[in-house]
Amino acid sequence: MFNHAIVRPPGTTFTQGITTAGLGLPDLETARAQHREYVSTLKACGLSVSVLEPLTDFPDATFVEDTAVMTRDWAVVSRPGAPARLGETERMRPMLENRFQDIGAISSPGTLDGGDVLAVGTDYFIGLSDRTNADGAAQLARFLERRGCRAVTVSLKRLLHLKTGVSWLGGDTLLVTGELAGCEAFAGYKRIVVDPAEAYAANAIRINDHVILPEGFPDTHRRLDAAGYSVLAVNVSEFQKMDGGVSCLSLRY
Ligand code: CIR
Repeated sequence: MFNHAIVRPPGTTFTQGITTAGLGLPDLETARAQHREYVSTLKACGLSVSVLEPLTDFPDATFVEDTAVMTRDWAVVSRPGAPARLGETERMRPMLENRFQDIGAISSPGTLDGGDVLAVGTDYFIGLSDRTNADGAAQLARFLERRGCRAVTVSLKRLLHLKTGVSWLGGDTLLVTGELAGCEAFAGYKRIVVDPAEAYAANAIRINDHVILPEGFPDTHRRLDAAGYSVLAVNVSEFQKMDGGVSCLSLRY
């Protein structure tokens, strides 16, 4: 059950962020409109949403998920693996210090992007990626284990982040794609495998009674409908152009 979300609309430098998508430059006004729609969708799921100021000095700062890991009881300030994003955490920290008493932080030489951390109840899967190194993962694992949670690392080959390729749909069901579909770490779960042609739709978020899915992925949408999920599709095309998906745009607790 989530009650709150933190988001940050794209700033004027948004189109200068990091991308490998090869889908062309996003349109800033369209991105802003899509972000407003995304916030409305979070509210439709029952969340109160804190909207932070856009940051012009950090083009990727709209992808707030990468700056922290949190539950309602604690938060960990991350340490993003992309040098250009390192400073984003200091802009998130005051908000976290206002809300959480139990706060941890990843320190050098550790790096960790929140997009690499998938919570499945109290089980945490931590992707080892170009952004999250073993030291960062080990620091988070220690923090989690002291709070009664389990931490498991998953090595990524091609995916940007762990949650680019796997999402928790609630209960014991995961939505997975590509290199994660046959991953040993997820063997104990029911898996809905996304068609490679719709790989982007593997990044979805279960929020209370709904699953937020990117718009434009009819096969995945149909399969989630058929499995009984209440799917809310949002158009995030401009964020896809910058390698971001529906999870990256919010921190939820
Ligand atoms: C980046 O490369 O860092 C951003 N352009 C996209 C971050 C996406 N975040 C996420 O998947 N959690």
